[in-house]
Amino acid sequence: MKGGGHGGVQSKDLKSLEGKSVTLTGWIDSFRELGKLTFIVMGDPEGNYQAIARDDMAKKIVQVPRQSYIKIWGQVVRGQGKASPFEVRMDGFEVINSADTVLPIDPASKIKSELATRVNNRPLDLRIPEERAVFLMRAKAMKVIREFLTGSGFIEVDTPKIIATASEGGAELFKFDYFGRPAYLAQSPQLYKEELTLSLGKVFEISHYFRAEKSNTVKHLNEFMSVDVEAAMAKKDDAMKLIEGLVREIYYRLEINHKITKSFPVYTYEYIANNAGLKFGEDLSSDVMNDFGKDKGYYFIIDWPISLKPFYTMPKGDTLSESFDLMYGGLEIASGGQRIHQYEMLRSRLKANGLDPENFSEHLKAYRWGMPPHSGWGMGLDRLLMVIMNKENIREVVLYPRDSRHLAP
Ligand code: AMO
Repeated sequence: MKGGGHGGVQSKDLKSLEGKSVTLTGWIDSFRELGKLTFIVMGDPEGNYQAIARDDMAKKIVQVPRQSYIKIWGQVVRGQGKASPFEVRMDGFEVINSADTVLPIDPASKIKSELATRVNNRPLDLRIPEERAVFLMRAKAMKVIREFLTGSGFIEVDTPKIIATASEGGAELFKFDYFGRPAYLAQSPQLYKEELTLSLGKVFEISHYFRAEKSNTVKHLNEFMSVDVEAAMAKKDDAMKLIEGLVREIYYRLEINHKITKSFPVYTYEYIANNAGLKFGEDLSSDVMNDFGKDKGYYFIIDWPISLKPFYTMPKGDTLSESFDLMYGGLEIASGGQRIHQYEMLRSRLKANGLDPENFSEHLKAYRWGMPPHSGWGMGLDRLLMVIMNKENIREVVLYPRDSRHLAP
């Protein structure tokens, strides 16, 4: 598409246009009047820059409500100071669309509005350069993930989000009426991605999933994004190597400065449970993990009791499983491992988990058609971004977060 996206010359182009006459569109962030001059901080998707109006124009432009969308024209000149290396000495301007004079948040203010207010007014919130940067980073991370996985031989798939049975067998399902039949919103692509290894070998999917958990925490959403992979003939260790490689690649390509250790340490479930005085089989609560993970970066937890993992998890001996969680401090970023590929074993694990194999017959039939052994993982993208961008609340990195209290905007 030609033009569009605030088209034409943008703030980032100014340095190559010194001395030239240009026309730009963008929004007014703030004004500063100084004698006959008005200095205007202008914004566009690429950043902020300064424009200077003089005499009559200086008086006229301060009448325009801030955040209005305007067109300006003038000459590019070298500016003063680092903040504004190139400026536009204005010859004229035109208001394209005026903003209200009273705004719910002030993007130019040094004082941050509350997160809830910002989220409720997200389009305006994103006129704050730092907030916009979060989502430019998010877009870049998704691009890196796609490139990395595609480059590693994975095929991108997209599986349905309207489903008839629970993929994780849990209770956290949103149920709705589907032409008179009950249906659910997908909580994970688990069963589909496993089935697809039968023919496609290595698959990945980046999508939204839905979980009806009521807990309102800084790390849970009812609609979140997960990066899922599944690979035929891969073992748990291969899956762990892949996710570690991906996380490193994201840090490298996004030029994240905070350190990540040489190789992610690996702890067993039993080590952590013993440390916390838990009995074998007890789950590692948030409190236990916050305690254990304090001051730790990325690390894996392996050898989970099979009783704590979903029915599709490959057992290891009588009580353990071929599974792992990837953690950052006390926060779970991903979980995965090797899966069961044998029909009978899968049926018996379903029963052991109190689930009726009949409800999974559509899924189980694929296990009679030469299912290869396979491993994979699911990584919470929002949680990873939270860590990367040093945010305390998952809602900071999600455009329009959904939790049990918020359905709008
Ligand atoms: P799990 O249930 O651990 O595993 O989910 C995978 C990852 O998704 C993220 N996540 C969430 N993020 C935000 N809000 C939520 N409510 C939420 N729930 C989960 C977490 C978590 O580690 N099928 C398996 C994955 C696999 O084995 O391949 C699964 O869904 O970061």
